[in-house]
Amino acid sequence: MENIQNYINGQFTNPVSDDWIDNYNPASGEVYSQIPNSSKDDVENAYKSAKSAFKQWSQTTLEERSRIMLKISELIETNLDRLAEAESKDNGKPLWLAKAVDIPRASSNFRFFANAITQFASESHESVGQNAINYTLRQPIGVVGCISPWNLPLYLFTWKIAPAIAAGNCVVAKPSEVTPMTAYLLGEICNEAGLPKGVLNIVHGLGGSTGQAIVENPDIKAISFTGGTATGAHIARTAAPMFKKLSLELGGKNPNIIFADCDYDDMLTTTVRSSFANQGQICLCGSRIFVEDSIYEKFKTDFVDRVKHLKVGHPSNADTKVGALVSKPHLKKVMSYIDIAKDEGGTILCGGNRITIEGYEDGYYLQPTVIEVLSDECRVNQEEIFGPVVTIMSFSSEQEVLAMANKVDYGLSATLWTNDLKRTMRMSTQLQAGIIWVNTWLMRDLRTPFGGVKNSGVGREGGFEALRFFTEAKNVCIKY
Ligand code: TXE
Repeated sequence: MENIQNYINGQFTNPVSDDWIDNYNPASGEVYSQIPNSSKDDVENAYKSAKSAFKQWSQTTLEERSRIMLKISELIETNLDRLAEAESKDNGKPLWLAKAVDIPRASSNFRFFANAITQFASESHESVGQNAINYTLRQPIGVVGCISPWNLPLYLFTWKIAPAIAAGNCVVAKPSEVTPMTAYLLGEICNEAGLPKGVLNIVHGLGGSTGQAIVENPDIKAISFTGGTATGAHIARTAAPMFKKLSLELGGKNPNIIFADCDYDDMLTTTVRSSFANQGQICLCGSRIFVEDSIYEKFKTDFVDRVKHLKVGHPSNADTKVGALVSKPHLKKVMSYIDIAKDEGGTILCGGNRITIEGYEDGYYLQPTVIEVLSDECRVNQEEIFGPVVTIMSFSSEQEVLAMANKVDYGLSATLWTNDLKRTMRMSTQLQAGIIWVNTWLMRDLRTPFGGVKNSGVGREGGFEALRFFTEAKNVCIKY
């Protein structure tokens, strides 16, 4: 059993209450480690540690902060294999994916913000005719909370922590209780890199208790959260009376809009990826596919054929394209939508069933599933399923597809496949989403703003947006 511990003040500690939670390997359905179910006392200890480190860290030169962060980035790379294995075992994602995407990106997050902080400039305004100059100080907030989900564990954990500490804050962070392992290993890396004690504190445990204690702590003045929309709303309600700064990156139900004039082969290959990458458990996956009617039948045949050939298998196999879903409750939730689709008159074009892998009979495997739906208003087309399940339907005009694409509560991303520049410009301005990809998907430049509109969240991460979130702007006006 590989037990993990909290990381507080640079030390690994057991939870005060000695209360532990089982952690499952989704590929086998077996318990393989235990994690602390941290209480308010553990969060308080983490907070105190962060608070006592703040004065020194906030006054550490940018060069020194940057040097330590670059070291963390380098050590993540050095530990690529170990971290990728832990990520894959915890989450069920293919090992090759963790090696190619999750862990390299965690390293990039530290490298990017180590450099970005040295370029983060503030404004000055001369009050002409009044002999005065205004300038803006960008000061760290103090102790901030970072709460992350299970779908891209180290990737999203570090996407929050890196800008927070680059900006001079100290952090109390909680990874998902379902995927705690890489966050645990990050503590070791931070110690080795020489991150001063208390700058980063990691507490493990359930959302409703450990996460809630972070949000309820009145002295943790900002919360950066990625997770489900219902949890985001709950956090916002808890935090509002304390006037905390919030960045909420929530769910998505993203349209993938395919016009007949697109580069077909490129579109088809990318659409398979945007539908099923990471078992469809990425908030940016294009889970609603709309296809122009003149190519609908061809697309349907070609797409279903490709999907049927996606290899579902154990995450450690090199040829596995779709691994295990993250947990048993999540598998149950995703499968319930397949029943809902049937009740709503949808046609299951392929998939729809749980798969048993020899030797791993209790693993959480599901066939990639394509559902042809009758209406864009059905539940499977409106609610976030967050698994290897996509819907397809046809459209006949730009106006029709725009209306369907926007008629959901979410607004995270949208993908558009067309070679018509004017249409691209028209639709990009009208689609209700924080991120639009045209003829590509999930191409990320870390300098760009990331976030959603409507129920997909509040605030933007990425580049200087993240550094703005993790700092308070203070205007200084000097009369001369
Ligand atoms: O997420 P939660 P869950 C969506 C997806 C999924 C659904 C629920 O549709 O099926 O959300 O997933 C912590 N105070 N996304 O239940 O609960 C929790 O411990 C403070 C989309 O796993 O939102 C974890 O660390 N924290 C998504 C984190 O919040 C709380 C990624 C996310 O868990 C808390 C994941 C509380 N009261 C799921 N309750 C995306 N946007 O990418 C829970 N947490």
